[in-house]
Amino acid sequence: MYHIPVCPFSQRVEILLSLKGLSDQVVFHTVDITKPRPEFLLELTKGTTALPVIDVPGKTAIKESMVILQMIEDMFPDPPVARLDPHEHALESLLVEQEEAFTGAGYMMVMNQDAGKRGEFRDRILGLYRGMNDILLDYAPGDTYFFDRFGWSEVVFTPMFMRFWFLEYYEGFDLPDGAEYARVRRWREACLAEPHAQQVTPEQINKLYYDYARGKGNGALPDGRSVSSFTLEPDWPGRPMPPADKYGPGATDAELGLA
Ligand SMILES: N[C@@H](CCC(=O)N[C@@H](CS)C(=O)NCC(=O)O)C(=O)O
Repeated sequence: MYHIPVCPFSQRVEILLSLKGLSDQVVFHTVDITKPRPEFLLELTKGTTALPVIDVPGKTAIKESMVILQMIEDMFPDPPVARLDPHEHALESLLVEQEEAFTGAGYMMVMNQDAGKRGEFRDRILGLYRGMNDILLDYAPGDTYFFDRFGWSEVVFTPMFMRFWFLEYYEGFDLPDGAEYARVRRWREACLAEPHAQQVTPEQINKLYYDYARGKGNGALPDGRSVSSFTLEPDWPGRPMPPADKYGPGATDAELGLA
């Protein structure tokens, strides 16, 4: 599998492999998002740049994390992570359907550069959290997870809950207390604590996503900078924490430990 470090879509696959005891069956190749994609990779993805892509020996490579997840689930059905019963799988899919809007709202919120619009972004993501809370209340048989264990919808959402540590750090945003968020909060906390999903840390996310917080995604550079916060070198552990005030003056390469 070719992936960009700390990519949430790739973490989904890593979590599923770990739950199935298959982590050492897939070779992970790290791709530097700040450099143009090599030709062989563009051939695997048929010209698109988003990763992950999984090169299945002797077969056409597969991209799109949800499609990769389903392929792994079908190829290695034991232990099942998605529900086997079609109706139960439909129930968990109702929540999974919310993932794109949720992901989009969180990424737009961290990338927003207009302090006057913070309330709008906050309302939007809170509305989505309330919607997820309602789906859990209306459709989930489980009390904490969707069902009785960390399963399909948890694999899909957990990497996003972890990326949204950047909303806590750069936007001071977290789920408020309140009954309308109680069910989704319980679910999110269980997701974050899952032993098979500990591939990333808040420190790593907040260091790497600094440029997103300055409005630049996918390895693009904020003005005045020459090294992306997504660079592989120098590696994130040796770098200082970036300034949390994303609306203030931007940090330099040197201040970020990138120079
Ligand atoms: N829908 C895709 C999204 C993948 C995606 O956006 N990956 C990001 C890294 S987290 C990426 O490759 N960005 C670089 C690019 O799009 O060129 C999936 O689920 O796999």
